[in-house]
Amino acid sequence: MGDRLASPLSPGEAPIVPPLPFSLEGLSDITGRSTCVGEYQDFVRYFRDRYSKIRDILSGRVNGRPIESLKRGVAGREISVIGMVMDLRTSAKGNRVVELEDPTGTVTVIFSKGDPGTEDVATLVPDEVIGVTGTTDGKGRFFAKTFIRPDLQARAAIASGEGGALLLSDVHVGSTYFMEEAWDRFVGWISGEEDDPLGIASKVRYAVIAGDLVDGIGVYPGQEGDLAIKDIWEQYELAAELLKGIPDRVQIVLSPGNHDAVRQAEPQPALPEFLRGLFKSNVTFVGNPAAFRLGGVEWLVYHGRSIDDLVLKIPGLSYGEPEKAMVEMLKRRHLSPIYGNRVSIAPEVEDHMVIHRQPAVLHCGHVHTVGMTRYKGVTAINSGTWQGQTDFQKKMNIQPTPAIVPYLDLATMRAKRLIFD
Ligand code: D5M
Ligand code: FE
Ligand code: ZN
Repeated sequence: MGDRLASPLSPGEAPIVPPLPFSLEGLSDITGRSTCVGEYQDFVRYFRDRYSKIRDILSGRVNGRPIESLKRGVAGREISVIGMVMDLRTSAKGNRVVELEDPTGTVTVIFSKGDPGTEDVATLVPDEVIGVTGTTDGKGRFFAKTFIRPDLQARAAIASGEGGALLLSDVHVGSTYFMEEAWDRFVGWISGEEDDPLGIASKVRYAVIAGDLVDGIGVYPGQEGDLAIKDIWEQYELAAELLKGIPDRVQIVLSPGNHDAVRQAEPQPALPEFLRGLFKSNVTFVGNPAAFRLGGVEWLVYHGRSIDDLVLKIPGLSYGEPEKAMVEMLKRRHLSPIYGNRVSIAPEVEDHMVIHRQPAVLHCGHVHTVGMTRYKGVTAINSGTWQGQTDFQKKMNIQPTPAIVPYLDLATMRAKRLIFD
């Protein structure tokens, strides 16, 4: 603690985005660009990059001064700082006390209990970057009046493109809980073999999969007992087979999750070459997270592992409403704001989890519940699962909503739930 931002570093080399096939234009993706080794300096550089990217967003809205300068003759005057939350606690009097750090130093920020302008303070999480306005005593304490987040700016118009997209995730092929019959109904429908009263199937041009295509092996202790297919290659063989049921005219974008055969640490690269050969040529492989342009609009796809941490730390969030956790990501301009809990983040040269561009669509999965909302012009959708409730989820009281596919009309940005259960 307290030294994540401290030591100066030389800037990393600018990475090059490799071209992606089909009509998908890659905007940001770790695939083939990972450089980190995981040494101490890597972490410092990672946090500095997170800080500076988010500070750049905030500095247009608040005139932050270096924390180090608070020692010099500013006592009593109203000033602002931009810092990363290093520590959060509640004092004996019920005030919220936040250690805030920037590359020049740290300061203890006190949010007085009951102060208007600081109500949202209960939602602060470790490692997010905020701007705080208040007064200092010149001795390292700062009394906050208000704070702001790098939040998205409201958009005048909703971005629109063309074609229809299906949002999928957490298929968990190979799991004994995978709902193959429901999947077959879905494939029958998209292939035009079933009733389609709304005429949606023929409009589908894209299918985006936000991770956990297969159940994988060795993902959690005792997983063998939950596996119908115990070989990872065979899981992907079947998964590729199942995706072949989706007609060729549909472009499929595949992003990995924590059950897929790539490194666990985020950002995760796209599936390795030796597995890609199993899939038909209408499948494009991207990393996790991945930003790209598809169907005329910008997408940000992230499996959503950080939702586990957000639900734990932010009052009012739950697994039943994953879209609310996704809004918290947007407000913080970060896909995984809390460092070092369930999500392991690789300290890349750049923080790939920062939401630097405002997407039209934020698509997550992981929590196995469908949720949709619109926030400041962004359509945020969690695409649920094809895995029935596992014993583990029963014990944890997690109620999945399987075999529901969100359909998004990219021309109108209206979403519907298609139910195949
Ligand atoms: O995650 C599916 C869901 O199950 C997601 O809501 C998280 C929850 N889950 C999975 N593993 C754990 C552990 N170990 N603790 C708590 N919650 C968990 P998936 O990535 O598909 O396994
Ligand atoms: Fe999953
Ligand atoms: Zn997952």
